[in-house]
Amino acid sequence: MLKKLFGKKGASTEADMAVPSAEEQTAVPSVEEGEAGADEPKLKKGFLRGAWEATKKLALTPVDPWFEAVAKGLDATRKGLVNQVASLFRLHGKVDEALWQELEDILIMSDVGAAATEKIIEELRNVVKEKKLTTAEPLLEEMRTILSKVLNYDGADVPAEPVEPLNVEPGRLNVILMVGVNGTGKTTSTAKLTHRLKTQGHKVILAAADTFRAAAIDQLLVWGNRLGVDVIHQSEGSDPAAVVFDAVNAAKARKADVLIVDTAGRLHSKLNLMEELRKIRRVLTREIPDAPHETLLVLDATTGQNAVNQARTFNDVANLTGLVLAKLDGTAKGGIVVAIAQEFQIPVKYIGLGEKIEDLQVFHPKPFLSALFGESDG
Ligand SMILES: Nc1nc2c(ncn2[C@@H]2O[C@H](COP(=O)(O)OP(=O)(O)OP(=O)(O)O)[C@@H](O)[C@H]2O)c(=O)[nH]1
Ligand SMILES: [Mg+2]
Repeated sequence: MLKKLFGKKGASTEADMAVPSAEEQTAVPSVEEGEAGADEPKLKKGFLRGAWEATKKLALTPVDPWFEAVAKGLDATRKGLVNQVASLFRLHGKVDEALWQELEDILIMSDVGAAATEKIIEELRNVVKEKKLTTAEPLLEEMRTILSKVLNYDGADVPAEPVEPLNVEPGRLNVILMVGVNGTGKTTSTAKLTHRLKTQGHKVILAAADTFRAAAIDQLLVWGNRLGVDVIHQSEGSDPAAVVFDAVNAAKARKADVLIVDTAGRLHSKLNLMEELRKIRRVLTREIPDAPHETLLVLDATTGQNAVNQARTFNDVANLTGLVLAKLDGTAKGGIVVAIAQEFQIPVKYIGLGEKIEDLQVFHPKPFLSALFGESDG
């Protein structure tokens, strides 16, 4: 259950959502000990009373770590995208062509993408007509509903704990293939995913199938060492498909539950890269007929529309089963999630929200939107 962190619905600006600062909190008078009902200071209405109530509420509210992590990671996007839209709707007042133009600019600048932007504006225009709205303020809540639809949210309850959105089944060796162009976050996401799966009790083995650079193999070995998992590797320049063949056999012999294959993002040409991925897939399928069980494309959220183009290219050759949108914490343009959902049927399964091992979160539209709009439905 998501708990209220940022106040009531519609309270979407920084000022509206303000929780007392540390200074303000220390300004709350201390409780006199020994008195009956001592935990209630004698405050009448006004700012101090409000600050006390807010502090008390915050202290009593169990913080949902999943929501909190997503909210923290999406802070820049919330400020960059949603707060701008909220201000526009509040300050612009009437609904006119200038409003739509400005909204379009904000959405495009936040990487929501042309198709999703067009859809959002078209639906908002319909709402204005149907509900005969004359002011723009109610449109923020309407936009949230439209985004929910674009993100394919069917209204189902959010599980208390994030459920791993992976085709990982007990009693077999599950293979996850990580793909993507160089620098998007494949190796880091591989390590983060290993950490998640290991915490859930799975035995994980890694395959260093990025043999293009010695440093890439070393990077995975360091992660393997830190995480306490085996890394199957060969030397720089060796055949990645041969590494994968070895890794499948090692994983079977060591009775692993999950094998995660980290691949190269850069080769001498793009054609080589795609050919190499095909070859890796062929080896996997020969060894385990239904493998890979997941092929996750890692995208760098800060690269905007390039990420959309990469998804298109990889989807043609790699039979993607899901997307990992890394580095969402490093951008105010988290609108890319919306652009991708509008354009592809491939689900965003995880979002990367930082460089630390815990900074990979299961993507779920509801906490995502709640975090983005600075509110929760809990
Ligand atoms: N802020 C932030 N940085 C990230 C995230 N994911 C990865 N990074 C950083 O992005 C950089 C590249 O990550 P890698 O995991 O090495 O990327 P890669 O796709 O394996 O790169 P190649 O092996 O060169 O193709 C590293 O400095 C990571 O720490 C994230 O979610 N947030
Ligand atoms: Mg790498």
